[in-house]
Amino acid sequence: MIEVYIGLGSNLALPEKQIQAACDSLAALPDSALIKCSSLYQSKPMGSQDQPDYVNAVALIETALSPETLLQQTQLIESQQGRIHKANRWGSRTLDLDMLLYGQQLIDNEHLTVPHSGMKQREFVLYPLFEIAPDLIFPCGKKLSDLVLTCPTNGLRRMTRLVLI
Ligand code: A4P
Ligand code: MG
Repeated sequence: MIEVYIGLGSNLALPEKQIQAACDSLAALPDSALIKCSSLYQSKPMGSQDQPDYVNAVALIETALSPETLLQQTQLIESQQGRIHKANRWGSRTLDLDMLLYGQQLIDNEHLTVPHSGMKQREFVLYPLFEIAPDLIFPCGKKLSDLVLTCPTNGLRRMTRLVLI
C-alpha cells in the first residue's frame, strides 16, 4: 500500500458538504483506505477574486491503485459531484481533487504531475497537510515544517474537524 495525500477544494454548492461527501467517496475507493482527513479550512480564492471563498482540506489514503487508476477514480468523484470543466483557469468549482503526493514517487506525464505543481507555495494545501503530517519530507528533501514557516496564511481560517466514520 502506498500513502497518498489528496487535496480537496470546493467553492460552490455548499462547499463543506462537498468536502464531506468527497471524503466519504475516498473512504469507499477500491483497494484503498482513508486514514486521515484534516480540518476544513476557509481560504481566499487563488486566481480570479470574483468568486466565493474556498473550503479546503487534505486527506491521507493508503492505496494499492496505480497513480493513473487513482486519478481516474478521483476524476469520477469530481464529476459525480457536479464538477463542470470551464475554460477559465482557476474558476469556481463544486469539487477539485488534486493528487498531492503519491508515496515518494516523482511523476511527470501528460495526465499527471506529482508532487502537484504549485502545492509548495499554497497556504490552503500546506497548512492542512501539516495538520495531518507534521513530519512530512518531500521527495526533493524539503521539510514541510520549513515550508509552512515561510508560507503567508493569506487569511486562511481553520473550520470544524471532520469526523472519520
Ligand atoms: N493533473 C496533473 N497533475 C495532477 C495531479 N497531481 N492531481 C491534470 C490532479 N490532476 C492532475 O485538472 C486539470 C488536469 O490536471 C487534469 O485533467 C489532470 O490530468 P483539473 O482539476 O481539471 O483543472 P483545474 O483544477 O482547474 O486546474 P489546475 O491548474 O490543476 O488548478 P489547481 O492547481 O487545481 O487549482 N483557491 C483556493 N483558495 N483553493 C483552491 O483549492 N483551487 C484552484 C485550482 C484555484 N484556486 C483555488 C483553489
Ligand atoms: Mg485540480
